[in-house]
Amino acid sequence: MTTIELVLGDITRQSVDAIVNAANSSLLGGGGVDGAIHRRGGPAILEECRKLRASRYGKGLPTGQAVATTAGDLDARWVIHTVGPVYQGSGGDPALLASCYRESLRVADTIGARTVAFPAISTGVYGWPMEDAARIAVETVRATETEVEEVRFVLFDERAYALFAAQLR
Ligand code: AR6
Repeated sequence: MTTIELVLGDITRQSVDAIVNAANSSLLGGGGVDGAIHRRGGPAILEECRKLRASRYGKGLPTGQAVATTAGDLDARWVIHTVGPVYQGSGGDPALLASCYRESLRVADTIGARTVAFPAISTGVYGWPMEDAARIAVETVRATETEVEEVRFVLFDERAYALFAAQLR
C-alpha cells in the first residue's frame, strides 16, 4: 500500500529517499523546482545530468519519461528527473502528465526508493492549471502499482495544498 501525504513547503527541504524534479528535456537546469534542486543539491547533480546527455539521452529526456541521478547535498539519495508537458498555448497532453508520475514511480522501484517527494509537475513555468494537475497526480499515483510506501506531494502555496487536499478527500 502506498500512502499519500501532503506537505506545504519547499521540496528541497524534504528528507526522503528520492526527490522528483520538474525538469526540462535538456536536464541542464532551469528555474522553479529545477533551479532550487540544483542550487541546494550542488554541482554533483548537474555533473551526472551532463553524463546522461553524453550517453543515453543525447537528444534530451523525452516528455513523460524519468531518470535518476544522485541527490548531491540534498537530504535524499536520489533525484528523479522527469519532464512534464507544456500546457501554455497547447493545452497539454494529460497522458504525458500522468506518465511523469507513473514513470517516476517505476524508476523509484528500480532504485529501491520507498519514500518519494513530488512537486506539482507542470504547474509552474509550464502553465498547467493546478486543479486539473492535482487530479491527474492523485489519480495516477493511486492507480500505479509500486513498492513505494510513501508518496509525498510537496506544495509550494496554500492554494495548491488545498486543491491537492480536495483530491484526497
Ligand atoms: N518546492 C516545491 N514546489 C515548488 C518549489 C519548491 N522549491 N519551487 C516551485 N515550486 P516549475 P514546471 C512549485 O516551474 O511547471 C523549470 O525552468 C511551483 O509553484 O518548477 O514543470 C524547468 O527547468 C509550481 O506549482 O515546473 C523547466 O524548464 C510547481 O512547483 C520548467 O521549469 C512546478 O513549477 C518546468 O516547469
